[in-house]
Amino acid sequence: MKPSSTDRTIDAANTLDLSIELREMAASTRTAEEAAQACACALGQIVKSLVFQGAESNALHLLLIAGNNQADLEMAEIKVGEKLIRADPKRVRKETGFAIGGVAPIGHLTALPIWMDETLLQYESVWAAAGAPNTVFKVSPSLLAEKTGAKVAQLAV
Ligand code: 5CA
Repeated sequence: MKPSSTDRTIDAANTLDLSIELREMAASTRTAEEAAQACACALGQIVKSLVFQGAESNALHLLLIAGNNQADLEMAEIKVGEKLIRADPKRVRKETGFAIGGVAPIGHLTALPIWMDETLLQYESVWAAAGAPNTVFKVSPSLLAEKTGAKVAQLAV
């Protein structure tokens, strides 16, 4: 049975008119490496949904980073305009409605600004978490950016 957080992801895709292909995997997709294995795709095609907190504003920001990259915080801080710290997992769960390991790039309980690693755009399709540690969806990265209003930037090293 699909968890409700995955249903919320599907509902959000419908609302955004974003075409996705959802997969419920037998194996874990909790980490980018596991997701790449389960999806039989390149690590760079996995979308990591990393939630940071502005050190001054306290506001949450979602960074979508390719699975083979690390978020470059210095670069991200210049774009966002303030220092960023890792968001507390409890706060991530409360405000996005998703637990770490299944945070989807859409369907958050509270809207938050989204930034996308430009390297994801080299692929026709990428895979992102769909709300649970074993659900993922395939999507066009350019459509994902367009429909979520994500700002595409160099955010990773
Ligand atoms: N389902 C997979 C692939 S789509 C996934 O969600 N990957 S992820 O990278 O977006 O989520 C796992 C990430 O959560 C890790 O890369 C790590 O950066 C972050 N994370 C792990 N533990 C914590 C923690 N305690 N606090 C904040 N972030 C964490």
